[in-house]
Amino acid sequence: MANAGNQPDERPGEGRGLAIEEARPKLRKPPLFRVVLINDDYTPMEFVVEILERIFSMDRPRATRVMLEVHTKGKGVCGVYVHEIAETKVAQVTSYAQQHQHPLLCTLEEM
Ligand code: TYC
Repeated sequence: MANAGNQPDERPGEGRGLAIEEARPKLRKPPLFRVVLINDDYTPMEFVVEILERIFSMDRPRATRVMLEVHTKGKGVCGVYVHEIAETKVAQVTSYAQQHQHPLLCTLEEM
């Protein structure tokens, strides 16, 4: 008999000063997406500011700055999120704009 039952079974790495580390597969950071607002000639400035406050939790001075950047440069970033959150923000902006019959466009850009 190899082990008559009077000796503890040997387990790898135990009892002999060997440090065994668990395999730790590397986790990749998820891709990030910019949520971008596009300028148009019809959506009222005040409505865009309200969207930035409501959906992107900006205070009024910041919302006003971002709205004016979109107005003067053609587009502007509302925020950066993982894909699922970014898509939800775009859907919320689009739905809220449609409910108020404004042609406001909002899209995603992978970073
Ligand atoms: N250009 C619009 C106006 O003059 C205002 C506006 C700003 C519209 C930002 C869309 O994403 C936008 N009323």
